[in-house]
This record gives sequence, structure tokens and C-alpha cells, in this order.
Amino acid sequence: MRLSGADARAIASNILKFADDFSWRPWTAALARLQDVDQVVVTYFGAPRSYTAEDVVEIACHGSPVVLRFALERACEQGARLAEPGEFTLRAYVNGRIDLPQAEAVRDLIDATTLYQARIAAQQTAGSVSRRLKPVKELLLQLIALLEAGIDFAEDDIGFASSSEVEVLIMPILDSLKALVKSFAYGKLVHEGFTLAIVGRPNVGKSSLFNRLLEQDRAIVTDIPGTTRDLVSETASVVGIPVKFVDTAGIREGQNTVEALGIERSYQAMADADLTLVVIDASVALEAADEALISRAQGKMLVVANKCDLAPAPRGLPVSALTGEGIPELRRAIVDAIAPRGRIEQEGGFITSLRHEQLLRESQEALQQALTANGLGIPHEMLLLDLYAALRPIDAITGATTADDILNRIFSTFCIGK
Ligand SMILES: Nc1nc2c(ncn2[C@@H]2O[C@H](COP(=O)(O)OP(=O)(O)OP(=O)(O)O)[C@@H](O)[C@H]2O)c(=O)[nH]1
Ligand SMILES: [Mg+2]
Repeated sequence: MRLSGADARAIASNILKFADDFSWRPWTAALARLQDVDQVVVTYFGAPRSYTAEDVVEIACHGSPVVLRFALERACEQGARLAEPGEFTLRAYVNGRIDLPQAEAVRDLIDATTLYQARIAAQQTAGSVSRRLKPVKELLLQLIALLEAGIDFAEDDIGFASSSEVEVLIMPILDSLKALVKSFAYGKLVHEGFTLAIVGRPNVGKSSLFNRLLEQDRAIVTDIPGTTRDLVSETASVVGIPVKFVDTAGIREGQNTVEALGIERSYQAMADADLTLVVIDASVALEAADEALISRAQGKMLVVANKCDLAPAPRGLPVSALTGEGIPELRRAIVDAIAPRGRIEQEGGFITSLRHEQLLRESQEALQQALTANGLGIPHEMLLLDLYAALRPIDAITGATTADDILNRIFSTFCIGK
């Protein structure tokens, strides 16, 4: 149980019994009794060096929900109240201990389902997003300061930035923004995961392949066509990205209602998937139904010829769910489809939040407009409107820029008026 705020220690003192020689020493743990119910460990974090930057007291009880509830009720009787969802992190933000991207990353860290996701979120809680944006924002502020100075001090007749000079200054900012926006394609994958559907005619070995890829006996396998009737899905980590594998009902014509409904879901799974494995049976001749599925699977698709232990594959990647032949190659092909070579190395250098992506895209568009306006020789007063429009979305991520920030830049980088 975590108490945060000026009264944290007073409330804890009222509900706990400490040893006679106890005194509050920050970042130290002490034993205490919670009435006749539990023996607890109490840790005190002194403001501002605590999670919320306020006084924080953490009480570690034994895990039973009834004990925790008892502790919560006693604390509330003494004037505490239950925290809103995310309130401790909100306070950390309001108290200036972390910025907005760091707060958002705390949520991602808690929600992480793979270690890789957690690692990326941890980098972001440490401020990697703001760090990445800082030089971009700095360049933009310098450009704004330069143009503002040119306007404010025009009568001094100092030859401020020509249109080609301004272009040279805009370009690197625009390039950085574009790269960041582009990095979201991969960042989204890391954040939201990837869906892989396994489809094909009945009995080609979809469920066998599904089990083989997951390395567990998850879906039922029989030699009766039409075994799988509904979607079976399981999530596993592939190169750190949560991948949802979906096994589907075999697709064929004119079956009973249950099977027909299952087949409808197979089509839906295929439409929802980021990658579809169309499984064909190497041991029998290719049918029109196989061809129909292959042409229906749009976007990212791999043809997998299963049962290659029985006959050579007519086309596609030869594998055998039975013997394991070709499975490493299939895994590699899946990894390549998820994360094309090289992408994986840019750890921390990409954005994972849709909110950030939209803001950066907005900024990029405004800057693009500034570039066009600059090429047309539009006066700097107008150009500045676009530059401020490019700055605002960045501010929405990193925190606001004040007029002083810009004035300070003007006066620190130019010796105007001496
Ligand atoms: N020889 C051989 N047999 C296989 C292989 N993969 C699956 N089988 C057999 O093929 C039959 C059907 O396998 P399933 O995995 O149930 O096929 P499915 O595509 O899921 O079938 P439905 O769910 O009915 O659409 C079973 O008898 C499996 O043992 C393989 O690589 N080689
Ligand atoms: Mg099956």
C-alpha cells in the first residue's frame, strides 16, 4: 500500500505500531505491526526524492486481499483516500519529476507482454523520447529565434537569413521529423504486436503447423477433414514482438452450418492478419481452392507446402509439421515479414505511441508548408506562423516552450544591442 502526500507519515503512524526507538528516516525500511492483523515492512521516501516527488510511505503487507483491504480501510479512516488510476504517475508528472512521454511509458512498461517491449518502455521512462526530440526542437527554436530577431531588429539593417539560408536550416529538422514519423511503423508493431493467420483447405496440416510453431500441443489434430471448427489463437514472442498465431477452420464448399460459420471466421482472420500463411498439402495435387486462397490472401502472405516428407513441394516453402523439416526456414521467413532486416537495430530510436506519431506528423506538415512558403519568398512574419505551428505539436510531447525560451535564445545567440 502506497501513501503519497504531506500527511503520509502521520497517517501511517496512526494506523501502525512501530518499535519504541523508531523515527522516520528516509529510504530506510522498518518493521511495524498493523494492529493484531499483520506484521508489515514500512519504507519511507522523503520528498522530493520519491516516485511522486511528495512524501511517500510504502507499507508491504502479506499478500492476502483481506489484509490489504483492512490496511486500506484503516488508512482511509485516518484521512487518506484511494488513488485514481495512474494518479501516482500523474503526480510525478504534475510535480515535474517526469515528462509526459515518460509517464506514458510507465503505462507501456506495466502493460508489456514481452521483455523486448518492457525494455523499450524502460528506455522511454528514462526519457528516450524527449531526448530524441530535444535536438529537433532545439534546431526549430534556433530558426524561430533567428527569424524573430530579423523582424524585431529589422531597422538595424542586419542582413538576416536569406531564403536559401532558411532552407538549409529547415531541411535537417524536416528530415529528423520524417524519420521519426516513419519509425512508427515498427514502433507500432513493438507496441501492439503482430497477427499471423494460418489458413488452407481441410486436412492440409494447419493445426499441426500451429502446434509446431508454438512448440505446444494447443490445437486438436486428427486425420478427419474439418477438425478445427473455430479460431484457436495463442500469443508467443517472436524476436521480442508479441505475435498472435491464429489457427483456422479448413476452407471448403457446401458444409453444415457449424463448419460454414467456422469458415466465415477463417476468412475474417485472414482479413485481420498482418501475415497469412496459406498452407497447401505437398502430397496431393494443387486444387482450385488452394489457388483461390492464395489470390485472396492479400498483402503479406507466405505459401507453405506442408507434408514435404511425403512428396516434393509443388510451390512455396517446403515444410513438414510432422518431422520438423523446413520449420527453421519458415521461422526465419516469419521474422523477416515481421521485422525486415536492420529495423530491429534501431532500438529506442523509434516512437511507439500513436499520439506521438500524429503530433509529429502534424509538425512535419507545418514544416513542409514553411519550406514551400520559404521557396516562394513569403515574408518571415508569415513563415513564422508555420514554424510555430510545427513547434506546438512537439511542445505537446515534450512540454511547452515559453516566450522566454525564445527570447533567451535571441539574446544568447546574437549580440543585438550589445
Ligand atoms: N505426413 C505428414 N502428415 C501430416 C503433416 N502435418 C499434418 N499431418 C497429418 O495430417 C492430418 C491433418 O492434420 P491437421 O493438423 O489436423 O490438419 P488441419 O489443416 O488443421 O485440418 P482441419 O482442422 O480439418 O482443417 C493429421 O493426420 C496429421 O497428422 C506432415 O507434415 N506430414
Ligand atoms: Mg485444424
